[in-house]
Amino acid sequence: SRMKPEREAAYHHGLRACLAAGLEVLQRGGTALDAVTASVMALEEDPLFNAGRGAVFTSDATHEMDAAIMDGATRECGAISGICGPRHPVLAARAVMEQTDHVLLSGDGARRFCEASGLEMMEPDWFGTEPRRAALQAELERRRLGQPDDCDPARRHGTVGAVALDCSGHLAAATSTGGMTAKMPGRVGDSPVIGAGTWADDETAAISATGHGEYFIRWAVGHEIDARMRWGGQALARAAGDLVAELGRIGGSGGLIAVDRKGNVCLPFNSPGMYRAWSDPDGRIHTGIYDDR
Ligand code: SD4
Repeated sequence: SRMKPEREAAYHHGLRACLAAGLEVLQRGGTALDAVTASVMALEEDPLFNAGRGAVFTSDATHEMDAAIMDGATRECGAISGICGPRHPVLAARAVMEQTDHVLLSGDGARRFCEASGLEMMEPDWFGTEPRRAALQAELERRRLGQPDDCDPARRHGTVGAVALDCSGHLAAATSTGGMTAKMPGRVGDSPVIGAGTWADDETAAISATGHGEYFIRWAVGHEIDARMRWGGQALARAAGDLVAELGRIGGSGGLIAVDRKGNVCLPFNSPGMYRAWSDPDGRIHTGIYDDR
C-alpha cells in the first residue's frame, strides 16, 4: 500500500533538493567527491531519511550510525561505524579518508576522532524523530508477538547515498545510515564496508547500496559489480540489475544507485520501492519512490 500523497510529495521534494545540492557542485566544475558529500549532507539533515537526523533506533533505543565515502580516481576511502555524535557522519568518513592513514574507525575511538578533528557534534536527542521512535516500538512489539516481518522494506530502510561522475571523468560514492530499526547494538551493516555498500573506481562504476546489509556484505555487492564489469565485460545495467535481482530471490531486499565512467545511471531495486533521484546530462532532475515501470 502506498503512503499518503502529502508524504509522497514531501519525499519527492526532499529528494530533489538533495540531488540539486550535488548537481550544483558538478555544474560549477567541482569534483565528484564534493558532489556526493554535498548530496549526502543534505540527506542527513533531512529527518525523512534514515541517516543523520532521522536515523533509526537500535533495540536499545540508541543511534549507531555508519557512513563511508570513496574516491574512484585513487581508491582512497574512509568510513566510520557505530557512532552517535557528528551532525554529518559523511564528513566524519571523509575526515577518516583525508586525515588518517586508516579506512574505517568505529565506536568510541571514532567519536573522539570526530571531536578532535573539529566536526560539529550533536546530542543524541537531536537525531531522534517521533516516527522513528514509533517504528522501534512497532518492531519490538512485532518481535514480542512473534508476528511475521511483512513491513515494506522501503519504509523500514531509507539509508542514503550518492554517486557522481564529474567533468574530469572521476567517479565517487558516499553512503550514510542509521542501519536497520531495532538492530542489535554493535551490529554493523554494509554501508561502511568498502566493496559492499559503498564502492567507486574510475574504471568501472560508483555504487551506493541500501537494503538488508547482511546480504550486501555477504555478496560483496560493490566489488562484485566491479568484477562483473571489469573481468566479465558486462555493462553496469546488466551487472547491477542481475545482482540485485539475484539478491531478491534469496531474501536480500534492497537496491542501489550507480553511475559508470560514461555517465550511464542505473538504479535497480528488488523491493516495492526505493527513494531515488537522478539527473539527465542536461541537468534535468527526476525523482522516484515506487516501482512504476
Ligand atoms: C544496513 N543497508 O545497515 C543498511 C540499512 C538500510 O535503509 O539500507 N537502511 O544494513
